[in-house]
Amino acid sequence: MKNNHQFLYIFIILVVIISCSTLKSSTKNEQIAYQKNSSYKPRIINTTDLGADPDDEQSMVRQLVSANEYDIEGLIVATGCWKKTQKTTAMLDKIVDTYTDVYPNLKAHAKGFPTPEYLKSISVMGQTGYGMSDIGAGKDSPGSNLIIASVDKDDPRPVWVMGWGGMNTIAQAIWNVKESRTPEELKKFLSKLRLYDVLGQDDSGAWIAKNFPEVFYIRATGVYGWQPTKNGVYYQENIQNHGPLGAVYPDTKYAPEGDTPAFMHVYPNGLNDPDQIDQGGWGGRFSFTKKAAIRSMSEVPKIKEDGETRYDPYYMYGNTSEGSEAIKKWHNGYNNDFAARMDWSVTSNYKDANHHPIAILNGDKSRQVLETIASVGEIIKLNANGSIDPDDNALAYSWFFYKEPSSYINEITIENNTSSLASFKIPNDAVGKNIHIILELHDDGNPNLYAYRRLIINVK
Ligand SMILES: [Ca+2]
Ligand SMILES: [Ca+2]
Repeated sequence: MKNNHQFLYIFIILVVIISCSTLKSSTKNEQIAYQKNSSYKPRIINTTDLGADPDDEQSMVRQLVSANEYDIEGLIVATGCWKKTQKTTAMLDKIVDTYTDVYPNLKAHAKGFPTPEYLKSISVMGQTGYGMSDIGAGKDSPGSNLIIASVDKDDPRPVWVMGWGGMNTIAQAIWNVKESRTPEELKKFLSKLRLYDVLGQDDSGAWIAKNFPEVFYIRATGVYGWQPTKNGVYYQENIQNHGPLGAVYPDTKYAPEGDTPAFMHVYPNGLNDPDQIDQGGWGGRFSFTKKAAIRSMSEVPKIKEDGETRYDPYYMYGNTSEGSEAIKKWHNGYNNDFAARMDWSVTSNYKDANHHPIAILNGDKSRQVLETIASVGEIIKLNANGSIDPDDNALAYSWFFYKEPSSYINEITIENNTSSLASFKIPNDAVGKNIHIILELHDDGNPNLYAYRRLIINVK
């Protein structure tokens, strides 16, 4: 009898374990199914303090020539510590109107560019006042309503909301949902949000992190240092002299494009899964250990001394120790990408510009990060055969061990690391560790364009 009870007990535990793992893997499989689709696009909304530092105009130009890579669901003009009030979307409208002029050229080079009419329909005002002083009853804005409607869509993909200025339009959206819905509905709403805050530019980010600690919240501080020389040759010869969009790319006043890492983090170039923030990519690398007191820019406490400290302690994801070096590592890739896209904007002749190669990893044609399990001493074969270039350019291959995100800390030597077929042996001291291998390939077009893939090997 006693034995029967023990069996029953073990049986129940097994059933519980199996059902939990099935649940977990079905959510994961759902995500993978979307990412496997090579046309997978991240959903993004950005809130910008256009009119403060001219670098928001710069970032907007880059975002629009990259617009085929994303489902842009909102362009929201809002405030921040450098622009405490906003009245109109006029500056945004001017750049979107310019996009109208180059749209026929852009769409000759890649599928998926949104129509100018669509972009105008999602260009709205967010909060018109500063920080927490503009949050609460009666403060809903077209921007906060747009964020709610976007998250509510029947779409399994998360919504990335980028703060190029303050975060109070998203804070108002969260405030509204908390006031008007059940705790379960609020939880569901929050679970679909991915917030990427550039530097912290008002006191509402701290309010969000304090009151909704489950929210996925990155505050990026390593956003300078990856850019080419301010007002230098790169910008003059590749960007600003390139047609109508180049003409609305202003000279740099402080530093170029401080807000650009927000959307570069989710750029689907094969390098990283943006939900896995410690993998590292064009938008930087972040730690999954949330940090307390990642403070906003020094202007924020000047506006209200205890603006953020009154929410202590609050916790956010922050940059790893590499800071902006984690971005700069890929400088040829992102600089040439922007330059080629500006070329697209000035010609409708496909042959007059370069286009990105497609990297195929071990037969997989998607842009997703691949994972595998291996044993110590095993030879891992790395195969980029089948990788192609739409312009029939020649391809150059590079395979390397990306040490920073890997838990394995010693060196890895890859044989034939500049060939399409490479290999390496799992070292004896790698038990229980993971190894991130990057395939970086580029074409010989002008400028050279890059494509990436990542293989993560989990060593048994
Ligand atoms: Ca900004
Ligand atoms: Ca090419």
